[in-house]
Amino acid sequence: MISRIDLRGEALPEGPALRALLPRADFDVTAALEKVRPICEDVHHRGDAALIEYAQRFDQVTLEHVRVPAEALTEALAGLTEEVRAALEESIRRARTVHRAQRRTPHTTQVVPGGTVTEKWVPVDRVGLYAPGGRSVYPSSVIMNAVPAQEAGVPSVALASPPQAEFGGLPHPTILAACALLGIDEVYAAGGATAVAMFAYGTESCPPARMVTGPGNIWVAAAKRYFTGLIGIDTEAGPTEIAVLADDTADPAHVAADLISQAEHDPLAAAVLVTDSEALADAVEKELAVQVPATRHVEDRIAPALAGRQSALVLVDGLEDGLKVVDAYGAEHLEVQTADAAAVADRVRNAGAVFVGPWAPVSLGDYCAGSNHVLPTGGCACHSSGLSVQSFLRGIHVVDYSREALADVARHVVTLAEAEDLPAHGAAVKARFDWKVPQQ
Ligand code: HSO
Ligand code: ZN
Repeated sequence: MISRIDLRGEALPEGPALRALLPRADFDVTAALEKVRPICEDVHHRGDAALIEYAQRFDQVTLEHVRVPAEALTEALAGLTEEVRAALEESIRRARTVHRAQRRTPHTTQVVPGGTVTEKWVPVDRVGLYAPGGRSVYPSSVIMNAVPAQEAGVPSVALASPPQAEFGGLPHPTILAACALLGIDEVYAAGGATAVAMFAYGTESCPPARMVTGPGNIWVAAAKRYFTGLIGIDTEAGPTEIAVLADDTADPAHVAADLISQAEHDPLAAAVLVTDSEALADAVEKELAVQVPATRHVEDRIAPALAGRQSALVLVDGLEDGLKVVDAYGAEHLEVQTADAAAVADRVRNAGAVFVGPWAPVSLGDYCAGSNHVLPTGGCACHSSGLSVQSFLRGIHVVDYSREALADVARHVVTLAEAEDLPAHGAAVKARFDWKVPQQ
């Protein structure tokens, strides 16, 4: 059911050539872009009326207002079981601990006497978070988006999630309850590209946001790409990926369970084992055959995800090659289940998040490690990071020079301005010294 890729016996190619040997799902955001454009522009021109019409068309829900009333949040919170509430609270507490430690303080560098550059950190004014509906109702993702925004000090945080017919046109109650636990009271019933457009342009009931973050399907990813430049985004989230780098010390039952855990998200989810032990690969395959039928979402997600071209058992000639393979792949989640796992994990350069050793499965990180689970997919881990406090901050350089400090460097500024044929740049300095460049 899961394919094998045998990279043993020959020297591995480098970088992109190696990546091309590794499986990945097709996720064509460009094609989806054409479809979301008219929807986004419709929301631009008709505001709430367009949102209400799309809720009818896409979600079969008749909305009177897109803003969710405060009572609905309170009721959803009251409807949580004690266990779920306690688990969400623990998840929030741990995420806050980690993200609070990411806060930035201003830093001043004295370049010369009288000349300083300070980097100050200012949160984005207003952020729109997106929480999907349908098969991905994840209150944990509300936490992973809201906590870094809040810890960054974003003054205005709103959330949108699709209206659900079975909940009277409101977003899913666990999403609303998570908002209540997080202290988010501005919630909108809007889904997919329409929600992103609502935040990007603003409507009668929703003021525009400067940034939109949160997972979603291909339409959400396409809308984020459409608005890039107008607003900030996190990453264009693609299907979930897990890679496991393992040797013969790994427990095949655990490896199989972890591969299945992320295959559970989506038929396009990727589960990749990279190992130098053929015996482990065989044992993991046997475990998959036992564990997959015993789980819930087999037909619609897990079986197609494991059988898809994006998933594989990859055999390599030793851990050095294994590291090259996982670095070329740049997984969203990478587990290292080898002897001396911490040392091996330390050498990984490309991954959204790394899970070290036998006691750190990806599902711990999905919910309760304190780490963030909004991570780069599709190989974007080679150039981007997961969501953090930093994602919601802007670093602003504040330049403060005295007369003497400017005089000291004036001739270099004038020289460079002339070298670039921009004499007016030089003139702005000369004007301050009676048009004579101070010579040191
Ligand atoms: N593994 C998903 C996040 C998630 N898991 C939400 C469970 N709920 C993408 O990182
Ligand atoms: Zn997950």
